Amino acid sequence: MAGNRTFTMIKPGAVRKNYEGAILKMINDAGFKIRAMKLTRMSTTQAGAFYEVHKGKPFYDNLVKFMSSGPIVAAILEKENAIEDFRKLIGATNPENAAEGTVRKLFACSVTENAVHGADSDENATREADFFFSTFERFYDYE
Ligand code: DAT
Ligand code: MG
Repeated sequence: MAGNRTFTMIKPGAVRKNYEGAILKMINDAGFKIRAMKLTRMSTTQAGAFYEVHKGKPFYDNLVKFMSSGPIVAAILEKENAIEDFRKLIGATNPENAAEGTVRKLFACSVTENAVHGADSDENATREADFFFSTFERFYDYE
Protein backbone atom coordinates (compact mmCIF):
# COMPACT_ATOMS: atom_id res chain seq x y z
CA MET A 1 0.00 0.00 0.00
CA ALA A 2 3.00 2.23 -0.71
CA GLY A 3 3.48 3.54 2.84
CA ASN A 4 0.55 5.92 2.85
CA ARG A 5 -2.37 3.53 3.09
CA THR A 6 -3.64 1.13 5.70
CA PHE A 7 -6.52 -1.27 6.15
CA THR A 8 -8.91 -1.23 9.11
CA MET A 9 -12.01 -2.99 10.38
CA ILE A 10 -14.42 -1.80 13.03
CA LYS A 11 -15.10 -5.11 14.73
CA PRO A 12 -18.52 -6.73 15.42
CA GLY A 13 -18.69 -5.71 19.10
CA ALA A 14 -18.16 -2.03 18.30
CA VAL A 15 -20.69 -2.09 15.45
CA ARG A 16 -23.18 -3.86 17.74
CA LYS A 17 -22.83 -1.00 20.22
CA ASN A 18 -23.26 1.68 17.51
CA TYR A 19 -19.71 2.99 17.98
CA GLU A 20 -18.87 3.06 14.26
CA GLY A 21 -19.80 6.74 13.84
CA ALA A 22 -17.66 7.87 16.78
CA ILE A 23 -14.73 5.70 15.65
CA LEU A 24 -14.92 6.99 12.06
CA LYS A 25 -14.96 10.55 13.42
CA MET A 26 -11.74 9.85 15.35
CA ILE A 27 -10.22 8.42 12.17
CA ASN A 28 -11.16 11.51 10.11
CA ASP A 29 -10.10 13.91 12.88
CA ALA A 30 -6.68 12.23 12.96
CA GLY A 31 -6.20 13.16 9.30
CA PHE A 32 -7.03 9.90 7.53
CA LYS A 33 -9.01 9.93 4.29
CA ILE A 34 -11.42 7.06 3.70
CA ARG A 35 -10.59 5.60 0.25
CA ALA A 36 -12.87 2.54 0.43
CA MET A 37 -15.48 1.43 2.94
CA LYS A 38 -18.20 -1.19 3.41
CA LEU A 39 -20.44 -2.79 6.02
CA THR A 40 -20.11 -6.52 5.58
CA ARG A 41 -19.92 -9.79 7.49
CA MET A 42 -17.25 -12.47 7.31
CA SER A 43 -18.15 -16.16 7.34
CA THR A 44 -16.16 -18.29 9.79
CA THR A 45 -14.12 -19.55 6.83
CA GLN A 46 -13.32 -16.00 5.73
CA ALA A 47 -12.43 -14.88 9.27
CA GLY A 48 -10.22 -17.98 9.63
CA ALA A 49 -8.41 -17.07 6.41
CA PHE A 50 -8.11 -13.38 7.33
CA TYR A 51 -6.41 -14.31 10.63
CA GLU A 52 -4.48 -17.27 9.19
CA VAL A 53 -1.17 -16.06 10.73
CA HIS A 54 -2.65 -16.66 14.19
CA LYS A 55 -3.77 -20.24 13.44
CA GLY A 56 -2.66 -22.55 16.24
CA LYS A 57 -2.55 -19.82 18.89
CA PRO A 58 -4.78 -20.33 21.95
CA PHE A 59 -7.03 -17.38 21.08
CA TYR A 60 -7.53 -18.25 17.38
CA ASP A 61 -10.87 -20.10 17.61
CA ASN A 62 -12.47 -17.39 19.76
CA LEU A 63 -11.10 -14.69 17.50
CA VAL A 64 -12.59 -16.34 14.40
CA LYS A 65 -15.91 -16.88 16.16
CA PHE A 66 -16.04 -13.26 17.34
CA MET A 67 -14.95 -11.73 14.03
CA SER A 68 -17.66 -13.65 12.15
CA SER A 69 -20.36 -12.93 14.77
CA GLY A 70 -21.84 -9.88 13.04
CA PRO A 71 -21.24 -7.04 10.63
CA ILE A 72 -17.96 -5.17 10.49
CA VAL A 73 -16.96 -1.93 8.79
CA ALA A 74 -13.98 -2.54 6.50
CA ALA A 75 -12.05 0.43 5.13
CA ILE A 76 -8.91 1.54 3.33
CA LEU A 77 -7.44 4.70 4.85
CA GLU A 78 -4.92 7.11 3.43
CA LYS A 79 -2.48 9.41 5.22
CA GLU A 80 1.26 9.90 5.29
CA ASN A 81 2.84 7.22 7.48
CA ALA A 82 -0.56 5.50 7.62
CA ILE A 83 0.39 2.15 9.15
CA GLU A 84 2.31 3.52 12.12
CA ASP A 85 0.03 6.50 12.77
CA PHE A 86 -3.06 4.33 12.68
CA ARG A 87 -1.56 1.77 15.09
CA LYS A 88 -0.83 4.70 17.39
CA LEU A 89 -4.41 6.00 17.08
CA ILE A 90 -5.94 2.61 17.97
CA GLY A 91 -3.60 1.77 20.86
CA ALA A 92 -2.30 -1.52 22.26
CA THR A 93 -3.97 -4.85 21.40
CA ASN A 94 -5.06 -5.29 25.01
CA PRO A 95 -7.24 -2.28 25.92
CA GLU A 96 -5.90 -2.47 29.48
CA ASN A 97 -2.52 -1.44 28.07
CA ALA A 98 -3.87 1.05 25.53
CA ALA A 99 -2.92 4.71 26.03
CA GLU A 100 -5.52 7.26 27.12
CA GLY A 101 -7.48 8.71 24.22
CA THR A 102 -6.86 5.78 21.86
CA VAL A 103 -9.74 4.03 20.09
CA ARG A 104 -9.20 0.79 21.99
CA LYS A 105 -8.97 2.58 25.34
CA LEU A 106 -12.27 4.31 24.62
CA PHE A 107 -14.25 1.59 22.84
CA ALA A 108 -12.78 -1.89 23.46
CA CYS A 109 -14.15 -4.21 26.12
CA SER A 110 -11.48 -6.96 26.14
CA VAL A 111 -8.39 -8.16 24.29
CA THR A 112 -10.52 -10.29 21.94
CA GLU A 113 -13.28 -7.72 21.52
CA ASN A 114 -10.90 -4.84 20.99
CA ALA A 115 -13.07 -2.61 18.76
CA VAL A 116 -10.78 -2.19 15.74
CA HIS A 117 -8.22 -3.84 13.52
CA GLY A 118 -5.26 -2.04 12.02
CA ALA A 119 -2.83 -3.55 9.50
CA ASP A 120 0.73 -3.90 10.85
CA SER A 121 2.76 -3.59 7.61
CA ASP A 122 2.42 -2.39 4.02
CA GLU A 123 2.41 -5.99 2.85
CA ASN A 124 -0.41 -6.98 5.19
CA ALA A 125 -2.40 -3.82 4.42
CA THR A 126 -2.31 -4.78 0.72
CA ARG A 127 -3.30 -8.37 1.43
CA GLU A 128 -6.13 -7.30 3.75
CA ALA A 129 -7.46 -4.60 1.39
CA ASP A 130 -7.47 -7.15 -1.45
CA PHE A 131 -9.45 -9.49 0.80
CA PHE A 132 -12.39 -7.04 0.85
CA PHE A 133 -12.18 -4.57 -2.02
CA SER A 134 -12.15 -4.71 -5.81
CA THR A 135 -10.43 -1.97 -7.84
CA PHE A 136 -13.82 -0.41 -8.57
CA GLU A 137 -14.52 0.01 -4.85
CA ARG A 138 -11.37 2.08 -4.24
CA PHE A 139 -11.28 5.85 -4.69
CA TYR A 140 -7.59 6.73 -4.63
CA ASP A 141 -7.58 9.60 -7.09
CA TYR A 142 -9.93 12.08 -5.47
CA GLU A 143 -9.20 15.19 -3.44
P1 DAT B 1 -3.48 -6.52 16.72
O1 DAT B 1 -4.95 -6.61 16.40
O2 DAT B 1 -3.20 -5.42 17.72
O3 DAT B 1 -2.63 -6.43 15.49
P2 DAT B 1 -2.61 -9.28 16.90
O4 DAT B 1 -2.38 -9.20 15.43
O5 DAT B 1 -1.51 -9.75 17.76
O6 DAT B 1 -3.08 -7.85 17.47
O7 DAT B 1 -3.86 -10.21 17.18
C1 DAT B 1 -5.01 -10.18 16.34
C2 DAT B 1 -6.24 -10.16 17.21
O8 DAT B 1 -6.30 -11.38 17.96
C3 DAT B 1 -6.30 -9.07 18.27
O9 DAT B 1 -6.78 -7.85 17.76
C4 DAT B 1 -7.20 -9.67 19.30
C5 DAT B 1 -6.83 -11.15 19.26
N1 DAT B 1 -5.80 -11.46 20.28
C6 DAT B 1 -4.47 -11.20 20.20
N2 DAT B 1 -3.82 -11.61 21.31
C7 DAT B 1 -4.78 -12.13 22.11
C8 DAT B 1 -4.76 -12.73 23.40
N3 DAT B 1 -3.64 -12.86 24.10
N4 DAT B 1 -5.94 -13.15 23.93
C9 DAT B 1 -7.10 -13.03 23.24
N5 DAT B 1 -7.19 -12.48 22.00
C10 DAT B 1 -6.05 -12.04 21.45
MG1 MG C 1 -2.30 -7.73 13.94
